[in-house]
Amino acid sequence: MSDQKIYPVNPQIAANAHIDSAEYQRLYQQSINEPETFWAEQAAAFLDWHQPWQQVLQYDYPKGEIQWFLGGKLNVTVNCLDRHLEKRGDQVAIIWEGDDPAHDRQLTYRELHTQVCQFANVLKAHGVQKGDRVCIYLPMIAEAAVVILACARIGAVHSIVFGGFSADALRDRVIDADCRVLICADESFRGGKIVHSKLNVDKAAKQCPNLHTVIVIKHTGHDIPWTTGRDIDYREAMQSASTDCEPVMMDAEDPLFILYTSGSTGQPKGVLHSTGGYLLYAAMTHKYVFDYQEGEIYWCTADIGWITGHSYVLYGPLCNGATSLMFEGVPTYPHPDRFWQVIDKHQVNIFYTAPTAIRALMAQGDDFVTRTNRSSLRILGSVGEPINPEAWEWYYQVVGSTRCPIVDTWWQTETGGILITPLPGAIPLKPGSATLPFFGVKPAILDPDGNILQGEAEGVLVLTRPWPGQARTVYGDHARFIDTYFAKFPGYYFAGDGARRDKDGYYWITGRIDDVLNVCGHRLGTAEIESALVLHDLVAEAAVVGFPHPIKGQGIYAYVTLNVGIEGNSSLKGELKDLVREEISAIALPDLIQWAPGLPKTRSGKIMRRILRKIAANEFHDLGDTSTLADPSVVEQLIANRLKLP
Ligand code: 6R9
Repeated sequence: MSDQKIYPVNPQIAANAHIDSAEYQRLYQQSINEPETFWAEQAAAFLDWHQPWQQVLQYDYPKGEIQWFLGGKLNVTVNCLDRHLEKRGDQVAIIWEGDDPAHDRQLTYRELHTQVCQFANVLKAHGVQKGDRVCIYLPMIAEAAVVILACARIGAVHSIVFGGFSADALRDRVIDADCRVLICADESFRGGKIVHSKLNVDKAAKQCPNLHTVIVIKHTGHDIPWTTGRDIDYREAMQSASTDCEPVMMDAEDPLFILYTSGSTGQPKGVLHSTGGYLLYAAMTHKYVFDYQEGEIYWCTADIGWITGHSYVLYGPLCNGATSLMFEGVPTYPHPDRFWQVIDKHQVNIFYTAPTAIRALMAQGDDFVTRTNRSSLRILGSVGEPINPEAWEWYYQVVGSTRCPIVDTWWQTETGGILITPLPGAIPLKPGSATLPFFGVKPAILDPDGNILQGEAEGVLVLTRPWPGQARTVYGDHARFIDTYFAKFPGYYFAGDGARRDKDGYYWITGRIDDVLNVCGHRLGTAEIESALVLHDLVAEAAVVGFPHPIKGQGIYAYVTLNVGIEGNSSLKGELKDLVREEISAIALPDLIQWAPGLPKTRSGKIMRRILRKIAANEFHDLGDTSTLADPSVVEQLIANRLKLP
């Protein structure tokens, strides 16, 4: 491993950074030794409270109970909007850059505030009250910020469903959270192509009996089917809505949103985040991890349908009064220099993206980068999956011209914000390592039996105590919350990732140790994809594993057993892909589908995925113990017919 390579802290960055090395040490020690004092100070510094809390923290990990700032009251939009109006009402809050480079738009804090109040009134007029769940199925358009914050203004719990999910995936999420109001666009643009959002909503809505209102933001303006009585035109509704809307004061522990994410078993779970702790953690990490300075232009490329979009496109930056850029398009449209063009156009200072995008752009060659200027850039960030040192070096050398520290940020939907990361003015970098824990975060590495390993070690990554941004439950299924995160290693939060700690105490995330795939930085459960495949009448059984993919990080390898007497062919593969597209999304399409007359199973019938993973990764010389297999000959057969990327 290349953990010897160290990039010292850039002295120019350190000189003006919020946090330098000494300050990191001091604050980290305080956050661990006196957590309640530390978090009380931060909560007072970062947020405006309507009513102070009585107790900083109360928790019981084995019961999955976590509460922060008990008794405190606040409203998220007061913190993200109202309190900024006096000082920065005319500052741009959101820069929107369309899929088409000719389309862009800016919203000041004052404009955003006005529109949020208006839309909050629209929601109220359609019966939405505090605690109600509202589904948001939107592309990356500026109005998304308006509707998300409008929910928070009145205490409605938003559930954002990524705009790339299918009608069926949308239906499942609407039903699980019992959303009665949904907000969507007519259509959107992605890489010059049209995405038919409203058609998906119409299809999903047929099976959502409680969904009574669909508010449609006309973005492309093309003709779309309309259901009178159910569908509401966003702009018409906004026109007649009052611009006054009192914020509803929320308990710190009241839910702010639900976000579905994939686990190793079953259907996606609705991870629920709180109001006070989540907002504090998003704001604080945004300021310190990106060293956000007054007046800077900050761009996180994540979609609002993922946690990164929640915490680092909207809540963190807006709470800090930042200017946040929202991008509708893709990195390669109209040309593979689009990211760098946008950086020059809007003079972006801080840029946060995913390794899969970096690898894809690296493959296009340096010219697309070097023909742009990028001198506004100061800090670069990475999130979503481990960044391989080659991609890290390219990002550092070519994109950042060796001037910009890279913050490789490890975290999850469930953690609400960044947990392990460099701070740009404080922590020397090692390409491929997420480095050290953020304030208040205490990681540990366990052996498989749950013993804490000291010093240099590799094993299971856990967190030994709560932080304010941690998820509070799985919506409607607290038992699943306990079971997934707190049961396996009692007393700890189990992240599902493996990690190594080197001699300097730096953490190297080694990837998921459960059946969760990370494809282009998107989390997918193998179980979900398998369920989609077995829906086909001719499929008897399916097993899905990940395999190393040069651009996507992980690719999807599906082993499919057909019914007796059925021959596999390419048109059947096409039908299986269609099923996955319909059930989940195009992001879940298998890269390789191998017809498997049999799957390696234990005598008790458990599929041995370890073996399937090795075959898919082309590592079949070392299959480990196969003696427990019911029929070892299936392995030979699978190896003989294994597939590779073209
Ligand atoms: C924020 C986000 C979480 C999973 C996580 C891990 C992987 C994220 C990473 C990383 C290595 C990083 N992951 N960031 N692995 N280095 N910097 O991505 O949330 O979609 O819930 O995915 O992503 O495996 O467990 P989410």
